[in-house]
Amino acid sequence: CEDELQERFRGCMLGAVLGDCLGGPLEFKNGNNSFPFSRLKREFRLYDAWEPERDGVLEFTDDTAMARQLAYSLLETRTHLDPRNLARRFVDEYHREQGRGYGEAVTEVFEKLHKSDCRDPYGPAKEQFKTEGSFGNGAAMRVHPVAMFCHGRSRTELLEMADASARITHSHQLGVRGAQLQAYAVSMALDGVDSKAFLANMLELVESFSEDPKSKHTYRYKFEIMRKALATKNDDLAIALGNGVAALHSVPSAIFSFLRAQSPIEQLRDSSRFVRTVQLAISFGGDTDTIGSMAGAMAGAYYGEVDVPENFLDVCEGVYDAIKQADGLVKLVRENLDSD
Ligand code: F2R
Ligand code: MG
Ligand code: MG
Ligand code: MG
Repeated sequence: CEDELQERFRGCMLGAVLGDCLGGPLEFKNGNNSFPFSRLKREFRLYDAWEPERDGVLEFTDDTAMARQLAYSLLETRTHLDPRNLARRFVDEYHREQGRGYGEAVTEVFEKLHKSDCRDPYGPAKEQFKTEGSFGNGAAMRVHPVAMFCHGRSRTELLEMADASARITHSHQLGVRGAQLQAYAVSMALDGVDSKAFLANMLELVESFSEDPKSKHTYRYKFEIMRKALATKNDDLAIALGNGVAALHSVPSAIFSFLRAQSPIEQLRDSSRFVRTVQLAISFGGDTDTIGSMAGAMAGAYYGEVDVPENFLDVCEGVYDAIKQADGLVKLVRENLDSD
């Protein structure tokens, strides 16, 4: 494709939606256990012969519902992130379609924001879990539009905007850091950073969490496991890296899936690079839609739309909106960079 940026932005938005829709039906369907690759291959074979008239569509869940509102918010405000605009959009989206599978506690934030007309968009999130804040992965799962919006800007700007988008629902540092790590990972995937530099940069970011020792030590531990597993081509990391709804137990798993699937995986040899990333992410089990979506955003950004098989476009809900949003963000980013 002539327009590499459009390829990558479309791949990113599509990858996130597809990971969510394909992982959705399996979320916690095997308890907290992982899935064998054979199960994933069987599941994915169904999609080859999919007929929407007969089979319907796989619906997207809260992951996509929130990510698209983040993208719409940035497309509306154009030069910055407006937390009140974003909070209103999350609340309206939730009230339109409450059955998208939201986290159990985050809905309290929406109700409080609604009652207060989002006057303090960060207030209700601070009250969660006896003021500890949520460490769920809900801020990380929706953050990829921030990485696209910040394309060509500094890492500091990217991390600040990821933080500002996260705190509307998640004020626990582990939840916020998870969103920053995911934003940085997507941003590097959009830049086509190779796996060695990617991992080194991620580790450097974790080391910079110095005023936040818990995040630094716990995320560093995950990246150490990841580095060893990548060196030995070990794929079975659900127990060591986690597969739960906490950011700490899902963001590193998605990053690992993206990096590991850059090399061939014998049992997934028939799949494209994009597809094997999503298959590996879903094979973690547990929070499959979210790990699938976060890994899908990175893989789509890295390989581009060209690596996303066309048959999935008929299988999954929301793909055409995702393409339109990606195109809008490409245009916006170009305009903003030109006016700087
Ligand atoms: N909600 C789901 N899936 C259903 C969960 C299945 C269930 N566990 C099962 O076993 O069947 N999916 C969606 O939720 C995740 C994103 O959640 P988000 O937006 O972070 O929500 P929330 O409610 O803030 O946090 C999620 C849960 O994490 C635990 N938690 C968070 N912070 C905590 C804290 N400080 N102390 C104790 N627990 C904390 C709570 O259990 C929260 O409810 C995605 O998977 C999305 O797909
Ligand atoms: Mg979900
Ligand atoms: Mg960049
Ligand atoms: Mg989930």
